[in-house]
Amino acid sequence: MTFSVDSLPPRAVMGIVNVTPDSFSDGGRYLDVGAAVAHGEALVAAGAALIDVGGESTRPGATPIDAETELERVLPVIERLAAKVAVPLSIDTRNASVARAALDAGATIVNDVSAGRNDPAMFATVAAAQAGVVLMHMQGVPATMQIEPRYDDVVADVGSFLAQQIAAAHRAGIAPDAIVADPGIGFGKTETDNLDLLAALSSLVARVAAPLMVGASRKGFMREFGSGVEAATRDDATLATSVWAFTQGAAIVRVHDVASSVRAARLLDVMAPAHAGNRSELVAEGV
Ligand code: PMM
Repeated sequence: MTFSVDSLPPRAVMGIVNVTPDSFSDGGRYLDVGAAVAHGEALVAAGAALIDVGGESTRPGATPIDAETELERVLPVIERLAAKVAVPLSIDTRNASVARAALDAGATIVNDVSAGRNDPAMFATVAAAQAGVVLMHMQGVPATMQIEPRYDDVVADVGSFLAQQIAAAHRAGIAPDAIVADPGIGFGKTETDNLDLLAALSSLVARVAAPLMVGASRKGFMREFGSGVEAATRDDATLATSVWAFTQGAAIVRVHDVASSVRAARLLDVMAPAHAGNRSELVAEGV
């Protein structure tokens, strides 16, 4: 089945289903297939336009798992969710074999936090399935990425990287309307880097020839803005990042608490309808 970003609402919310024991904010909660599927259905009922299913935690310091374990976690969830929900499913993986199996099972998007660099077969796998792809920026690998991340100019570096990987995906035969780019908040970045990237989102939207997705949900850079120490207490702060991302021209936000971002997106749609769906025109007009 093919995927086109044009099929999404202009401000789309992606809900997260982590089938992992160790994700930073919800690790262990949805390891059971039934719980993961029920959670996915609840996120769709709350208005998610996409569901992202992941079996490998990419939190800082996480050690990679083998593809077999990853598949055992995600495949039954994707199979069952595909039969139950009408929204596109994405598979959060860096492995082409996992992507292939998930696409066969009903996913239509591959969310690759390595932007195709971890597995040389990834782009060909996505192209052959006429699937969508999310290309995310990450400096280093999850196991070590938070040890002294360094940039000359984080916004310029991330922008160039995304432009380069989008061009590589095109060359591999992935359709232009099937590509989403993501600055990779929290992936090999200091708190200042994350804030700089969010502050400069509109310039990234202008620089990068693909709709932008932002995944700031519950991440550590806003720990001071939670109501407690747990990551799940950062949903109010996350909502602020969703509103900010949409008003700066991002097309998709990837969040744990879907309902609040969906309500905000629908309000923005009626409050600022001219901003919806014509990001490149807005950029051209200098809005
Ligand atoms: N963040 C996480 C995992 N996958 N994928 C994309 N495209 N962007 C992100 O920001 C991103 C991601 C880590 O967060 P989680 O543990 O809540 O899934």
